[in-house]
Amino acid sequence: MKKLLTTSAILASALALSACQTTPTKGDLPAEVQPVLQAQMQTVDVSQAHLGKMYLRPIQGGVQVFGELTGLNPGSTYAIHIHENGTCANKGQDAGGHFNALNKPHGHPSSMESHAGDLPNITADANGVARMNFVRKDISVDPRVANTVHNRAFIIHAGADDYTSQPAGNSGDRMACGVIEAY
Ligand SMILES: [Cu+2]
Ligand SMILES: [Zn+2]
Repeated sequence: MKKLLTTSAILASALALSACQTTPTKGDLPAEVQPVLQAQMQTVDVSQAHLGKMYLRPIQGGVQVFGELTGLNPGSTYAIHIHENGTCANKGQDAGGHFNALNKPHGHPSSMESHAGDLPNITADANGVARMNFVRKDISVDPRVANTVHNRAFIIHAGADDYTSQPAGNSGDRMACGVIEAY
């Protein structure tokens, strides 16, 4: 029941940004918010603990990045980015740097002067759950274009992104990773 409730909360926020859509239901989300891409987030330590999933789908004006992450430290704030390479090998190091199709500096995700992979920090609630719902205008889910995020990876860091320090916001160690693949 808890799972249903928390999924509903994501959907409510996702629906607020959605247009009508009639795609048949597939996977673990209902038809109204069918994503094109997904990433299963797992810690990069030996436990490979599942921390929830991230999703991406095109909407008017950009790509909606949304999801719910669990198993975090209550009250803690974490950086999360899209990194360049679609691998979590070598404790996430092989994912490389922040996805940066437009050769920008690292920055606040709401500014055009930021990496295409820069996203807002997430903060866990009292139950260790954090939600993301953000639209990036400069990425695509289409695997055929240069700014695609298909076959790249989300990385969650141990600390918060200061949105200023180069090249990665002084976000701390790589804590969890998920390769972005077809939904
Ligand atoms: Cu990162
Ligand atoms: Zn960055």
